[in-house]
Amino acid sequence: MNPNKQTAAGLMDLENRFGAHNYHPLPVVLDRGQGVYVWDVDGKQYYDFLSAYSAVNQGHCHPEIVAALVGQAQKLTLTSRAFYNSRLGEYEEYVTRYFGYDKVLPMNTGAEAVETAIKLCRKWAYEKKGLPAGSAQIIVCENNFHGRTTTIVSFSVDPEARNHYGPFTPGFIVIPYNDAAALEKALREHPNVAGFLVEPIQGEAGVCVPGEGYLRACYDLCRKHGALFIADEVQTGIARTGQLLACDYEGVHPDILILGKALSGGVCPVSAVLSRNEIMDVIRPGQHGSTFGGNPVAAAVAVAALEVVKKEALSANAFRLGKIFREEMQACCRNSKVAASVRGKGLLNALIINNREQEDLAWDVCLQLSRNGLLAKPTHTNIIRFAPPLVITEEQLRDAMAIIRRTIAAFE
Ligand code: IF1
Repeated sequence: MNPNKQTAAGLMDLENRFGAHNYHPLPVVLDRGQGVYVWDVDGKQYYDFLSAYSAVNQGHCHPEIVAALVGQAQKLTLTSRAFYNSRLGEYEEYVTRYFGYDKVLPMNTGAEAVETAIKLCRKWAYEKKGLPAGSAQIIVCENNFHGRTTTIVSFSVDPEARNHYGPFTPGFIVIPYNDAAALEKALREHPNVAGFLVEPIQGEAGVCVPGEGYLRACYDLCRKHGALFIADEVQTGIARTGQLLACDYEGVHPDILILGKALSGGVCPVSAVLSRNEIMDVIRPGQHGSTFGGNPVAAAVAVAALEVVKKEALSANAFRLGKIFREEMQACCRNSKVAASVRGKGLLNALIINNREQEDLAWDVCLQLSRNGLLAKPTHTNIIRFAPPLVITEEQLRDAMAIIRRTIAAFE
């Protein structure tokens, strides 16, 4: 045994030597989590303000979700969909009623669910809308992030996500985000549009909140032109933005809804595509699937995770505490050369760092935040996302904001 293995440095060294270098993590090695807190291998405690990119909305190791996991894991873990299992049906009924859809197609990761939505939309367009074979187009937005598969990166505009992964999947039209007129123009100019795929708030782009009425206008335009409105709520969904879905703010009920991440409370990969019968029923036996999708552990975990969201009123908590967070951080920005502005909805927020004098200042701020006991990750060099578990209390939030203020003050 390598004695080094136990130390943080040793563990980071292992990941660096034996793992692909597709990430650049902050130098903390986490070992344990409970609620809004995580602890590193040396026992240091942190507020988790990333929440595994909004997957642990219900807090780390939520006892009820973990109990569902353990209980089901001891009974039956996987059957494949070659057979029925005793948990899937009840989950399917639960999740469809919860979000107001006829049917669900269970998958595992967010990217798989996006792929599923794309296939479903195209197939619907050929079989119900009557588009000529191979002609279907899907409209997407600039600066989108929908996952990492070859088809999904085919319509990314981020060179880092895309370069040297071609040849790419055709059939996508990219328009500016937060621009309903651009959508109207594209729908008019292209007769073979099957659907419009959109993030209600762009996460990876830096928590870009579109103007009020944008989603509603896009939904209405899609209806008018017979295109499906497909919402990727993998990151924004499940109470994160202060409503169950970010689309709820505008009373929009997507034709196809994509969920992932917090659908399991971060306990195991669970994603879902929801739709009405007229759309979902175009996929027939043998035409799509997944070995793990809809497994009994995922089904049990997802029901428990969604119950926690309701029982603990996480949407209302995110709504209320999100307002406090932005107010306090705005005040902090007014007296700061480092913190420029704050934006977001609910508990999905971003602090914009003024990096004119030092390009990677946001990284240094995050390093210092971690030393001061709060974990967050920079994106696009000058943006820090703040997305704590939604079980955070006002007292914990105020304590965390004090850490953020104190950290930023040291950079002034
Ligand atoms: C990574 C960001 C968050 C997503 C939306 C689908 C997926 C995601 C709207 C795919 C995934 C992730 C994945 C993670 C980083 C991350 C992210 F920084 F890119 F923007 F959350 F903030 N749709 N988002 O945000 O879901 O297949 O990963 O389960 O490193 O790729 P997945």
